Amino acid sequence: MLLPKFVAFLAALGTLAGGQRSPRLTRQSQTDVLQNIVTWDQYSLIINGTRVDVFSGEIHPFRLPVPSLYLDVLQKVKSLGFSAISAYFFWGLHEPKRGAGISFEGFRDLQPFFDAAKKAGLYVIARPGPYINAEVTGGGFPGWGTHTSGLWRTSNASYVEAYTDYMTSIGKVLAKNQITNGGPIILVQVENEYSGFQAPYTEDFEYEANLKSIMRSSGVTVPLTVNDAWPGSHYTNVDIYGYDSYPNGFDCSHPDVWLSDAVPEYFWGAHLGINPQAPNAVYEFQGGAFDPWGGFGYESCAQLLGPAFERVFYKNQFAMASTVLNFYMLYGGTNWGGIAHPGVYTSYDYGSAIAEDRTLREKAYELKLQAYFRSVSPAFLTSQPTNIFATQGSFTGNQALKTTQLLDFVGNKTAFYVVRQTDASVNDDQTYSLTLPTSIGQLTIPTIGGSLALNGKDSKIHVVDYSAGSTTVLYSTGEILTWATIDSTDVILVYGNKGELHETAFKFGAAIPTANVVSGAGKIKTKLLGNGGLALQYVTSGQTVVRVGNVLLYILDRANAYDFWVLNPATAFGQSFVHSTQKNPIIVKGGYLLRSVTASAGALQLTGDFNTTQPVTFEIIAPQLFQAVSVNGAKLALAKTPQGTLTGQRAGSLPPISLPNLASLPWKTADSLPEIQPQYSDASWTVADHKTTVNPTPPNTTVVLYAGDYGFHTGSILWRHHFAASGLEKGFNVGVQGGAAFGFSVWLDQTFIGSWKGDGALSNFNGTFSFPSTLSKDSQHVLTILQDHMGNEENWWAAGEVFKTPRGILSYSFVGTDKTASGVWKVAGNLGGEDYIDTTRGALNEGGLFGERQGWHLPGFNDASWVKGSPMTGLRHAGVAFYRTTFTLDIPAGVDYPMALVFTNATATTAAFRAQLFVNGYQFGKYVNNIGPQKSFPVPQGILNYNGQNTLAVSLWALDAAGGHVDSLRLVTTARVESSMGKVANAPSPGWVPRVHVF
Ligand code: IPT
Repeated sequence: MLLPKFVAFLAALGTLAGGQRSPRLTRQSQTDVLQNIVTWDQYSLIINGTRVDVFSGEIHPFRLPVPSLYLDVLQKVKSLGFSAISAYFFWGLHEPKRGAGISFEGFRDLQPFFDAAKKAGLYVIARPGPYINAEVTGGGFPGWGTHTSGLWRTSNASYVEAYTDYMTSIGKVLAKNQITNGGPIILVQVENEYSGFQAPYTEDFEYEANLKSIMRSSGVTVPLTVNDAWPGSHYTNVDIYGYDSYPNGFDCSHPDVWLSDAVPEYFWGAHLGINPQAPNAVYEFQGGAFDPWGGFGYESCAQLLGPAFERVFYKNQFAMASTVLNFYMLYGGTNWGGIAHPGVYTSYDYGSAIAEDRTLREKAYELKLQAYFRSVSPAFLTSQPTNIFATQGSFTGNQALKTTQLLDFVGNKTAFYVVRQTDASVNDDQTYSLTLPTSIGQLTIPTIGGSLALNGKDSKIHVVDYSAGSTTVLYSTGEILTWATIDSTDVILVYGNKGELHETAFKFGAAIPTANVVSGAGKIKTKLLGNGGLALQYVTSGQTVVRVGNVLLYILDRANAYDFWVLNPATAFGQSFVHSTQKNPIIVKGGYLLRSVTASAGALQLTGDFNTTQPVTFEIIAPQLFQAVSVNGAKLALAKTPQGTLTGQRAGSLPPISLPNLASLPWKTADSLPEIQPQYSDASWTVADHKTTVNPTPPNTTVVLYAGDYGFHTGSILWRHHFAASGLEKGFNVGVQGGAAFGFSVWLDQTFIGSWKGDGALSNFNGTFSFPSTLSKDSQHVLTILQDHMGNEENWWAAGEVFKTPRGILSYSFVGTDKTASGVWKVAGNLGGEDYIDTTRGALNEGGLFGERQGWHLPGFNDASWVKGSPMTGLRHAGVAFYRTTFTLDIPAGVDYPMALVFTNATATTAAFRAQLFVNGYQFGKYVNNIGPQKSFPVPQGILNYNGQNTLAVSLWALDAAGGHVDSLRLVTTARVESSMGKVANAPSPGWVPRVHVF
């Protein structure tokens, strides 16, 4: 995206600084003067007077419509060491009907989300749009935007008028939840990637100013931010400009292939060129990838953007001194209902560190290692790189490695060295030594012999003159996991890959203590370095603990490092505002997840999750005053370790449960395409009779056949064309547009005449469908066309109108004649269109299938008159059927057993069908068997009632003449975890009530 010339210019900027340790700019505490709680300078954010590492992850509340689960996710985020989260809010969900007010009810209520963030102790970066992209329909713009004139994402009056109510209303909600009012919000972003402009338009400064002024007049006083798509200098007139970076792209098909020059080193120079007075903020750094229809599935994305990617690319971004850093996504969630744009399917798992079912991937543990390190390294918050673009071979002499030096320009003590492969794509094993300055002079490390290793796709941060309590770590090649001063002992945890040689050296005073292994199988070699320096050499394998003077050094391999949790008992220390509390750390080794610690009268109460019934060995590194420990309320039988810490065991309790066998449940079925029956009346359908449209795509038909123009923006759309034959019609040619992977089927009267089964890459298709015989003169007929609406396009290019791309019929003609008497066109989508019926589940949940219009997907609908039949039997002809069944669940308390509905049809099967899954009325799956890739559809607890009755409804649209059926549909658990998460309240699930104006 960047011109080579620009890159060269940036490179020049990056090397200006040289290696000398003096501040490049006068330190300046900045404030937008509206408040003084959140300020910043060129290094970091400063909150309530303290520098804060904004280590953040993206989470969208609207992708998890069970507010009582927010805290579960956010506690996990907090336990992983994050200080913040970032969230988009989705205009289209809050204002689906123009002028009908901005809804913050039910799942659209943001208050529970902010409350949960505050409770978990996380700051919030709020990103209200109005444009968000985010792989949501219309990029966040409401459906009615498609029939509203004007160039959007500009200062066009029609657009400004459109967003003002939403931005004002949400601005007020954000203002109320700012840190200045005791809430968690520290930053508010305006727009999103306002970086690319449809020619001939360019950046619209009036639009930018107006968004800022709406936020300010709504009461937002915290700093305003912007995320440029790359450091491209757009919308820089905000408080803290920043940019996005997705260096490994979105092609999950080759999860082990990286670009050789993908590690972006030019960001530093770019930052200095744009906003050197603020931290080098990255508001979206790649945390995973979205996956398109027909894609490779999120496990491939989780591999492409896996732990190795995190190590190399995130640490590289640390080397660019990014002290405001948000990962997109940290928890992706689900595109339930009609949330998705056509580029993604139901799952928005994103291959993130926290999977869609809220379990932790290995990626989460790697993030934890990094987050913990940063949170105990205040020197990092005032460090900047010194040798950008002069990193190759630096400090190692090995040209296959790049090493960035960061120096603390404020503390004037500590240095960080970030080492990685020069060519990011290689898997070579490199050996190296580091020759670098320390406070006792230049050293070549390892000092005790041998060499360091960087094997394959990896990156390490080596510290020099690093403070850990009263201890100075002279250097450490073993990476710092965390440290804490506990009862005046400096406990320091370092780690490396299993089998690697490392050194950690300390700087002592005149008396140099001896180092002794107190537990574990590891051996150490030591060497006096002079000037108080003592080096320890070791191999990281398992866990070995060394005592040296006042220091207890834990030497860990990566797997052991993963097991440590740092918890802060906020309540015990009288903090009124628990955010970013890092005081009084308790370090506990404990397995899958630890969430919290409370301290009382010599006892520690831990809460955590167990994903195994195998005994987990805990080690509690805490002040001696604590001699009793409980986990999830059960006391641990404790022993003392040789290093004097407490240890005990506990096994998770994973009670068996019984799940219904969906195949053997009583299922009922009804035809959901009565529209093709001769007795069916479409009298109350919307007549598609518009002669004009504001849509930038000029209609090719005599009347406008864009569903959006008639208020239908989601789900299935039905078109009916009544006509009188001239006697020559042999067939029908129709061009339909529904978005990538869409399909459509066509009937002449009751006769199925063909389908377009869809293609992940095609948004529209022109098909010719033969009539069974030439139509007789003056005969009356109806064509019925059922099409998918896969969501509206995003509108990445500002001043473009791509999101208005029509969904509907672009062209049609009869085969055999152009003399057909023009008839009436009618259209049906979700019942009520923009005056949608189900205000609880929102405007996008329900589509236009007959069964959906009737509310057949809702609990309590009386299907007594329906016949027996299941989706496993399916249809023996093209058409649409609805299926319903109920089952009860009785899942014990104290566990988190996430579940999914899983199909097993082969993607290559010839019988193409499209199924939607409705769980208690919520659409939690859109399955396209012939395109895929998604077959497993997670449904969160709270949508599924874990202690009571559930209604499962399935719509099945068979696109083949032979019909189609589901091979099997199963309800499975995707994980079994003993959990200390809070009680889950079921999402409101109002049942069926008779519908007015139903047709
Ligand atoms: C960036 C968007 O800001 C974000 O909303 C989301 O769409 C993300 O991409 C991809 O998941 S846009 C960037 C990739 C150009």
